[in-house]
Amino acid sequence: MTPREAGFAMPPEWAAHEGCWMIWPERPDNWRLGAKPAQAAFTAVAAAISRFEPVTMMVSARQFENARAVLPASVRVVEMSTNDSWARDVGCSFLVGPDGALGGADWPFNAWGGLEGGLYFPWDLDDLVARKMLELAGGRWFRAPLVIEGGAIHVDGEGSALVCEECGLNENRNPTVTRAAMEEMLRAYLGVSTVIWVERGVPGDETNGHIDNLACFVRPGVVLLSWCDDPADPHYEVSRAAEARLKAAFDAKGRALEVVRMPMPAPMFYTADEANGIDATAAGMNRAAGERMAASYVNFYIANGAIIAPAFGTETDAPARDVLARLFPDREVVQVMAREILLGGGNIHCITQQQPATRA
Ligand code: KQY
Repeated sequence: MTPREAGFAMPPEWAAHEGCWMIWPERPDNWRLGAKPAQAAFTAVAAAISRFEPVTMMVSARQFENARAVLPASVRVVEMSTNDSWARDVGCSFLVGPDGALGGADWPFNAWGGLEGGLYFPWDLDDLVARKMLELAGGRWFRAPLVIEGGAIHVDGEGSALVCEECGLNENRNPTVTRAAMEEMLRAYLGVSTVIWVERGVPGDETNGHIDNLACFVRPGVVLLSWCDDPADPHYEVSRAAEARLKAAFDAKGRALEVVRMPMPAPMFYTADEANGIDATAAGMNRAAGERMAASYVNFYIANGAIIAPAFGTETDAPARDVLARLFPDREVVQVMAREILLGGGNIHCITQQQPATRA
């Protein structure tokens, strides 16, 4: 039975949360210097979120003592086997069903592209995380039939989902997938009726265009889009194409979407020190000095009463904060230095997963 058949749907991220789930970083071929700087950044994110809602950190047996010692006492630490640390993608997308029952969509995971362009092998431990989270949370498990990741979707809680074609229709996820089949799967497993597609994600995003790095709903009918005004930058065309698509779309309630532009940070690149601090690997994560990172201010987490947003230590941080404060007047905007998370290929939204508050 699909979630939709059982009466389940994914609430929007701004609905009340029971708490937030994260995964402790440790793999040295993605996180420099044995993941120590990344652990400090994840700790800062967990500490910021835990001011507003409970946080559970999933940690390997190897790192349990270290994580427990470093994290604030208010963060619950539980043992979990994983291949890396992207709770948005390998965690379940929590759903709410009849009488406030908790459920979750478990998306088959292939490390963002499997053996054809994926970032590492094996990914079997990651693929079990969603199911284990639902065991721990006491939610009903719904295993989806097609590969996708939680960072590849956003919902508005009123029947609409936002997805990038570059990712959702990529043969490296589902070799024979059609648009119709992916849309039907998203309707059935997110409980939405309308899927709104944009073409491409942020250039250089190693997930093949996750929507959570490009755009998000900030409330029904309003989408925030990472925006670039430099014609020499590849994101210039991408952001214009996405805006055109979004403005031409109608959501599940028949509304035309309002698009708010979020200026992107100036281009950011791996330094030689940063690239050299990562263990060499035969896997797909190639990090070289001078390589551009897919930096975006849209990759933030909506917590109860707060927005936990990335900052990069650049002059664009303050204007980004102002945009968020304007869009979310009832929430405190807390910026966390996120370059170390960006070095691993994602940002704050990618490393967090909200569990909605339920009545059950
Ligand atoms: O964008 C995300 N949701 C995750 C990024 C994963 C990057 C892996 N190196």
